[in-house]
Amino acid sequence: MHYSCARSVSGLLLSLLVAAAAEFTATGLCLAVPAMAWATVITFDDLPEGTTVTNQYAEAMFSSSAGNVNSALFVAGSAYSQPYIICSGPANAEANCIEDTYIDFTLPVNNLTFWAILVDTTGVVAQFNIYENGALAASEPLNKESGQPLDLLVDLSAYTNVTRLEIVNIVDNPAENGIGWDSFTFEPVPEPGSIGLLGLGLLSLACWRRVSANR
Ligand SMILES: [Ca+2]
Ligand SMILES: [Ca+2]
Repeated sequence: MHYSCARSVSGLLLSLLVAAAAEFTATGLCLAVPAMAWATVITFDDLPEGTTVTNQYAEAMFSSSAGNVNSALFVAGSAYSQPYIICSGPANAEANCIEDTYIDFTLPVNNLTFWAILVDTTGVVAQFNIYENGALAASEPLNKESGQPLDLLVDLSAYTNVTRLEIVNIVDNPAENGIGWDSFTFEPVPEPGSIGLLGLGLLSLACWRRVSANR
């Protein structure tokens, strides 16, 4: 490869890496296991306990039905990220963890998974309304079978370009504090990255043509 071309290509690669690193640092994102490379994981563990969770994360906005909020709460537990989960409930009152949780993603996302925490009741215990590209695509039940653990991994990776998730109709033994949610994991549908890679590809092609022409 022509020297200046090689320098341009490596420079572009470097700026892409720096931009990606800056983005991850700025938003407090986590790189998960290699299979989930570039995934965003929202754990709520970086928030002070009791925080009302709304717009703290650039990738997603959290809300609830009128008069209710989601709060970062401590629950001693096992499978999810410690120490905090989110739980819904009336604003300015103790969370009952049975109100709605709505999540609006800043950019459409793929491979959405998260944890349902302390599911004590069996059967259909919640409903997920999944929006793709702004339109309701499906309503899926969370169905706990007898013998399953208290914390359940919810896998909505079958859906693509997810723009909104509504968690509604939560049913749980009132004595067992409803259901909490944690570790929302997803991959933003690539935009700047793919544009950058496209630019890299075009630059490489231009360099290859120039070097070929000079032979
Ligand atoms: Ca957590
Ligand atoms: Ca419960």
